[in-house]
Amino acid sequence: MAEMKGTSADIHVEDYMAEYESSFTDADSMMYDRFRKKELLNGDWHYAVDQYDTCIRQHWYREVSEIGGFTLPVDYSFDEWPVMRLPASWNTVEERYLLYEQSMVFTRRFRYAEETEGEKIFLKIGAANYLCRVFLNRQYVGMHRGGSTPFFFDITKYLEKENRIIIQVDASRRPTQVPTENTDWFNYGGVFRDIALIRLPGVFVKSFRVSLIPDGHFDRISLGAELSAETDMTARFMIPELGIDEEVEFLSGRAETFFSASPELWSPENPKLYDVCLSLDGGDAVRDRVGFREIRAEGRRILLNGKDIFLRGISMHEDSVETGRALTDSERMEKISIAKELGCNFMRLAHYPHSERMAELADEMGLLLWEEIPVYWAIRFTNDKTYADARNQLLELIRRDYNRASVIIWSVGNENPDSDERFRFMKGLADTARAEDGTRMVSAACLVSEEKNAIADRLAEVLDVIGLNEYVGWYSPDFARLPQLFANSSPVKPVIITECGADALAGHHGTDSDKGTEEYQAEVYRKQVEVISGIDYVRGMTPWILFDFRCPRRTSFLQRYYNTKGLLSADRKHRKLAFYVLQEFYRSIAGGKEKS
Ligand code: GCB
Repeated sequence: MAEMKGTSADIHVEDYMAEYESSFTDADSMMYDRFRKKELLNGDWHYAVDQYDTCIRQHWYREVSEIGGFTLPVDYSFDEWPVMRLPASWNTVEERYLLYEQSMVFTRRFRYAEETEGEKIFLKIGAANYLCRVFLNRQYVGMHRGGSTPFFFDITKYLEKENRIIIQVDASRRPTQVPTENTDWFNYGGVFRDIALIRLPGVFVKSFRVSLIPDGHFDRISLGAELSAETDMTARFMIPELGIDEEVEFLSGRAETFFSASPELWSPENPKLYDVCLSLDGGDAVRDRVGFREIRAEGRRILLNGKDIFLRGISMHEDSVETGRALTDSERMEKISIAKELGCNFMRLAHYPHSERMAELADEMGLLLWEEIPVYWAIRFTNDKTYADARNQLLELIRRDYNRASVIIWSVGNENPDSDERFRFMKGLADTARAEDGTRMVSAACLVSEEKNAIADRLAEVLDVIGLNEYVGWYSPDFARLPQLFANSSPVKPVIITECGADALAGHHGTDSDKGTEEYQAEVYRKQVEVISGIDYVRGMTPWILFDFRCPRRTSFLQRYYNTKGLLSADRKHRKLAFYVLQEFYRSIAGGKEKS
């Protein structure tokens, strides 16, 4: 049977995933790619539903169809499979895939012709949920773990003139993954962000970090950059509008330096961006549009550019009735515009990394962001592989969005019960975020201690800002507990109410005490803002949530498989009464509370 490897003999190997672990890509293989020319492989791909992982068990990618003149039976026919347009969340492509959560295999052909001698070709996949394995021209390239962050492969050595690429995506929920198998959102499968080829010279700029030095002076801009090779080189760094045009020395592939400048500071009211550019002598060049701002916590306050700010926020999922997580830019812009209409200067992107386009648009449109990794609920805190996965997702997120002025907080998780193992796990993540990025705050959305009715999560020790989820008026009935909760607490850091709210089916009405109606939800918001606005250490809020989102756990007749805590219906056509309650509150404090 040995010579038949590659076909049906493999059905007896039960540890079939192990061999694919040999090659995987992570945050260390990331590269700076914004504004780089991309040859997109988006579009029509042939696909098959592969419920039993037969593709990777049987090594379909080897395309063995004949041995010694004998034609073997094969269980695929790549070019006759039906077609799906990628990127997509397959659940929204066809009704029959709505609840499908295992593997799909995608394949297409493309041509390649070398343009410059010695060029390198990288494949970027913007996000694929959750395990993703890539094959090119009968060879296994590698895999990635984690459903929401981008990943890259150097595919130069696999390329031919005519290429067949196969991408296997496994969306199975598993207890040791990040997130774990139980979440309060929909597990969309698919390759739901761009698939692109990036052509680069032999030596290229791998990382490019530009930011204001957060020392309270607003007059120095730091540049950190890394090359793909440990060589010495000179480059030119330019911010034309600030008159910066300087030579930069790379030593062993690294440059760390700063420049004096007094940029106009970025803020939601004045989202000023500057063109920045780094070009290697006679070689690669990268550019970005960067805002310069300083964010920090001081005592129990949050300071943006040295001034006290109250974060008038709202939480949001990456979710669309029509496209799942494969949102279009116009949907993103619409959502940011609705948040601005609500009076927001801040948005919490829950509970996993949303597309980098969100941060790019928030930079342009003037909105502060909280970004989060899916260390959600009962993650397996004692599992080292789970930790490595969470840490890698955090690094991929930070490296992706480092240059975005809009992003002010890295959140290392949401509602994780206080235990020693959890503390170790999440402290490790907070330390990682700080070591990687000294220009932002670190937070997490913590639970209220029910016993003490107080903010008592030990994780607060390692955070810059304490996020607090409290559902007084919804999961906990007695509104008197809310002022008590704040009176019982004396945090030494600023607090953001990262969640509060209530379900309401859009268009369903009743009295102020009828749960599930717009009136009840509006009443919860009224009472929440009344209490929260009087607490001096609460320096922001992101109620749950801007619009309803798909949620398999929500089966009641008022929910219909949606979490209905949105201020708008899932299709964004209907604004619920609570929208106007929060809008009125935000309007009343805009320009007031955030001034020092
Ligand atoms: C929470 C979770 C969020 C849920 C929300 C709810 O505390 O953080 O993911 O969707 O409550 O609606 O219960």
